[in-house]
This record gives sequence, C-alpha cells and structure tokens, in this order.
Amino acid sequence: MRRKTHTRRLVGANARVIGSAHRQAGMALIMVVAFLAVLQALVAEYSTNTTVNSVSAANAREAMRAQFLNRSGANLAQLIIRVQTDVLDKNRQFLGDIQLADYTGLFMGAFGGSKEEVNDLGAMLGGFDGDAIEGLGVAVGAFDVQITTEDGKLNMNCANGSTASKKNLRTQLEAMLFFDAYNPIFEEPDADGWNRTRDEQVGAFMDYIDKDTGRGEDARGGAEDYGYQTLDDKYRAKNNYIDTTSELKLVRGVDDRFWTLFGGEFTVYGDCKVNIGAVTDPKLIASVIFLSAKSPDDPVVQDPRLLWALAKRVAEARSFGVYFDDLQAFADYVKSPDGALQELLGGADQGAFGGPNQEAQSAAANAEPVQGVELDQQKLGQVAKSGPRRVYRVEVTSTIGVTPKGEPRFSRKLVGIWDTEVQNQNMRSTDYRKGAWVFWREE
Ligand SMILES: [Ca+2]
Repeated sequence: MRRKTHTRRLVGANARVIGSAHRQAGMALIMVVAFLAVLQALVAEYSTNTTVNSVSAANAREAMRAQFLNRSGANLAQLIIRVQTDVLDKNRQFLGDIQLADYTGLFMGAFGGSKEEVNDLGAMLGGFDGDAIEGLGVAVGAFDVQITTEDGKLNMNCANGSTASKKNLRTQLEAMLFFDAYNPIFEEPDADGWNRTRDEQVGAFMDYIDKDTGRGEDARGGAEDYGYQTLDDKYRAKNNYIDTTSELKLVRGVDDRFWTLFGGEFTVYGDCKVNIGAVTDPKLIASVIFLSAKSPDDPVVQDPRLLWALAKRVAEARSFGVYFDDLQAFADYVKSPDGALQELLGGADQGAFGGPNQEAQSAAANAEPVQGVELDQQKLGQVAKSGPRRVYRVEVTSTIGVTPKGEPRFSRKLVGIWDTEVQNQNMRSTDYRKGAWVFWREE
C-alpha cells in the first residue's frame, strides 16, 4: 500500500512537472503574441508620425516657395507701377491715358509662368523656344499678378476730411443710391430690422467715420444714435478713419444685400475725388453724370432708364478703345456717345496699342443708340478728376503643383496696396522717394 502510494505520488509529481511545462509554453506564446501586438502598434505609430512629419515638412517647403513667389510677383508689380509713374505718366501729353496694368495679363506668363506657359508664349511671339531667353518663367510653380487701381472708387475716409470733402462724399453717396431700382432696400428693414431712408443710410456712413458724435456734417442734427449699443453684439461707432472697407459692414444698414450691391464701390485710399479714367462701375458713373449735368431738368438725368443706359455705355468705353485723358474728353463722350463711337469706327482715333480689336469694333458697331447729356465742367471738376492713377491694388496668386483633378496642390495669395503719393519713410532705403506699400497681407 505504502509503495503504491509512493508510486502514485511519483506519478502525481511527474504530472505536476509536465503540467507546469505546459503552462510555461502557453505563457511564452501569449508573451510573443502580446509583444507582436505592441510592436505592431509601435511600428504603425512610427510610420504615421514619419508620414505626418514628411507631409508637414513638404507643406512648409511649398509654403515658403509660394511666399517667395508672391514676393517676386509683388516686386514685379512694383516695377510695373514705377514704369507707369516715372515714364508713362510723365509723358501723358504725348501718350495719352495708357495704363500698363491693363496689359500685364499679356506678358505676366513670361515672368511668373511655368515652363509650358513660357513655351506657349514663345510660340505665340514668333515661334521661339522658352529656353531661348535666360531667366524667363519660374522653376517651381507659377505666379499671377493682377494690378488694378482704387482711384475709381469712393474714398470713405473723406467722411472725416475737410468740409468740402465731406460734402462731396455725401452728395456722391446720395447720387449713387438715387436709382428707383434700389427702392426695395429702403422700403424693407435691413437684416437687423432697421428701417431707413436713403438719407439716413448716407448719414449712417458719414457719422460712423466722422470725428464728431453729432448727426450730420456740422454735427448740429442732435446726437448720433444708430443703436449700435442695442444690437446683440454691442459696439461703438468708430468716429475715426477706417483701415479697411470691411469695417463698413459695421455701419448701420449695411447688410449682405447692401454689400453685394455697393460693397465694390468703396475704398479707404487715395483722394476725395474719383478719377474719371478709372471709374468702371455704371452706378458710380451715373452718379457723376447726375451730379454734373448742365441742366438738372435734362431729360436723361430725369429718366433713370436713360441715365443707366448712358452710364453703361460710358463704362464700356474703355473696351471700345476710348480713353478719358481729361475731364473734357469725358464730357465730350457723355454729350454724344453715339457720335464718339462713329468717329472711332471711322478710324479717326486709333487709341493706344493700335486701337480696339476686331471684337470691340463689332461690339461698338452693334451698340444700341444712347442719348447723351451735356455736362458742366465746373460741376464735373467738383466730383471727379483726371490724370495718372494714384493708388494701385496688387493681387498675386502663387500656385505649386497640380492635383489629379487639375487644381493647384498649394496656393498662396498676397494683396498689397501701393500709394504713389506716400513717401517712403526709410531714408537709408535706396528706394527713398514717393510711392510705398500702405497695405500688405499674405494668406
Ligand atoms: Ca461720428
């Protein structure tokens, strides 16, 4: 019995040994599996991190490339504006109102284009290869420059100017809103529920910017109270010059509908008179004609439809190859727009760069007859001026790479405002003279 027991014990011990070996083998397997799982997670994380780092490094590289392309575009724009002010503007009496900015689109591809664009341009100019001339185009990406002027817009900061400037701006704003077509705006409340007349809307603009806190230009109309403090987001009127036109959206009555219609008419730069050669919007042209008509009873000025048709024709003048070198040229054209077109088609005035193209000629030939208005030179001189442009808006867009969908893989935009009358303040700059950037934004 004893022996048997021993044997059984032995068997039991052996069984325990074998059992523990089995348990250890399972442990190793679990450890290996667990280790593999952890390793897999580590590898995945490492791989994700590396991809993120590599992509963000590539993005930073493209951002820097695009930024420097933008700077190149801005430098090129500055050069074009310098040529305009120093060469063309100084010889206006011989050359007329030629604006280089109107032609930048034609040659911009040569400087900021990709290799393909430069080759296309070379082919167009006489079949030479893009490589034939050193330094054309850019190695990586491309940039495009647009130069426009702000001189054809209403400078809203004139609301804080001299008495004459204030009066002038008020009259122009009133004239701009005068058309019957805008009645719905003043018959219905704005987005904040404010009911206003045309007069109150103009007053809201003037009072928001003028220094005093009294209604009207002489501040005798009682306290300015446009309810800015009662709005959901309270704020105060600025009562000072504004920095960007976007601030005008804070003026009472300026909601999305108003802004869509008139937002493009405003600027915060330049003089208090619009440059007649640069006004392109029929709304503003109509206001200029309305304010400077020789007779207030003129049938065209009395009939908004006729006035609108005339304003549209004047707005198209530039595309027909008509340039308003001075106020007289503008008055002549407005007096007899159809006569001016006939003269143009007869080839009497070929304008700049060989005159209007075929398309413009046929457009001019097919233009509907429009009734003119005789203008008073003195009245015209009060609201408008002529001559070289003063303020330029430069917009540079740089793109790098192309996605499979054909869109740019990376793009950056730069907006700069160049004022030819502002003195560069850095005396040590080699560029110490008139003309400077007064606004600069990269996005
Ligand atoms: Ca004020």
